[in-house]
Amino acid sequence: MAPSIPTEQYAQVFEKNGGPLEYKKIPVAKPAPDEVLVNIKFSGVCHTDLHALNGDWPLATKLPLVGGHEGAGVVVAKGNLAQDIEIGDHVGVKWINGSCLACSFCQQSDEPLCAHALLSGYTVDGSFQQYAIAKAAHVARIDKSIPLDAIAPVLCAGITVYKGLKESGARPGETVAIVGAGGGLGSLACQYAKAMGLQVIGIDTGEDKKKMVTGELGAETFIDFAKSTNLVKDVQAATADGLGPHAVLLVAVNEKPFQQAAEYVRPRGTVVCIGLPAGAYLRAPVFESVIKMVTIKGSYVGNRKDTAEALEFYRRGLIKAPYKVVGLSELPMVYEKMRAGAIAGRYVLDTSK
Ligand code: 8ID
Ligand code: ZN
Ligand code: ZN
Repeated sequence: MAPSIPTEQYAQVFEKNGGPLEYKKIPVAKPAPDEVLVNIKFSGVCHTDLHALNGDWPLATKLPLVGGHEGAGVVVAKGNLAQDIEIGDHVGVKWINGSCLACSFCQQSDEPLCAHALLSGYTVDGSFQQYAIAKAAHVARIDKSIPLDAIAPVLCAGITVYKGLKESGARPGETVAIVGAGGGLGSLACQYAKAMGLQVIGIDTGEDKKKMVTGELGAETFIDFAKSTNLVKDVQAATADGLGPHAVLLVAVNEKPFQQAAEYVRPRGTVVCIGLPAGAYLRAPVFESVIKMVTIKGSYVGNRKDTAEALEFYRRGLIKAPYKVVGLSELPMVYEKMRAGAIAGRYVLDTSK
């Protein structure tokens, strides 16, 4: 029996960058021929959603906007071109909501680079609502054995850090420094890095994050950037031979660590930039970068294959990242904590509350 779809639903909406956020009823959209309508059950809150609300980046958001791009739910309607997906399937509405599938980037599975990519919770309405639209070709396929609240953070944070770790070229047995290890992306990065056979140096601040990073997330070392008087020396000293980590994953929302990483990364090491602090610039010493043959690169979410692989790590029980569930109506509280850097792990919104 086809699920009954209401005409109205609850959503978190803002009319202009900077807010305010309004929790209110808005109409439920209808899917185009190549789209699905997803009854979002849970949505993770990524720092990107706060950047979108703030208007932090040199890329305009749709306005008014429903944010959110870690939406896990159930397909309740589909267009007639959506052939390989059924009503009742569990899917994820992720950052890449759709892409043209025809340009040279899409042809080589680099759909995040597609000039026509649609971005959930940024250029199209996202998952901070009970019913969201996405292109059928792009929704993440979620195995029904996976709980929808737990998988929500994987739909952006997990995919992104898994891709970033692959881009780093780090191999099993090598060491990766995760900068921002206690946050949403960082906590998942620790887990994926462990599952990929890497040793982890977690860098962040505070006792809660330290306990989580070295405890349940299994990092070998934690360095508190607010307490360290010589971060470069401390990070290098945390590797067995003192030469520094083979790779650095930058997932912090602060410019300073982007300036430090090339100094402590190991010769021939790779610095992967993922965090997107507002107005920030990369700065690295030319001399050391050259004579150490350092690679500095960006990494941006992941393609559909990275998505399937990141979800498969979860299904196999290799990833257990920490999250807290609160109601969709409580999004402003989550943003307040995020601004204060007071979230260890991820908040997940239950759209029924
Ligand atoms: O595809 C991408 N490149 C992508 C995908 C998803 C998210 C990029 N992002 C970006 C977000 O837009 C955001 O800028 O990654 C960044 C991190 O997102 P998040 O993990 O959702 O943010 P968070 O949960 O607030 O965690 C940030 C952590 O950084 C720590 C904080 O303490 C927090 O735990 N941190 C900061 I701020 N400064 C630090 C420093 N100097 C630091 N950790 C280490 N050193
Ligand atoms: Zn995100
Ligand atoms: Zn394209």
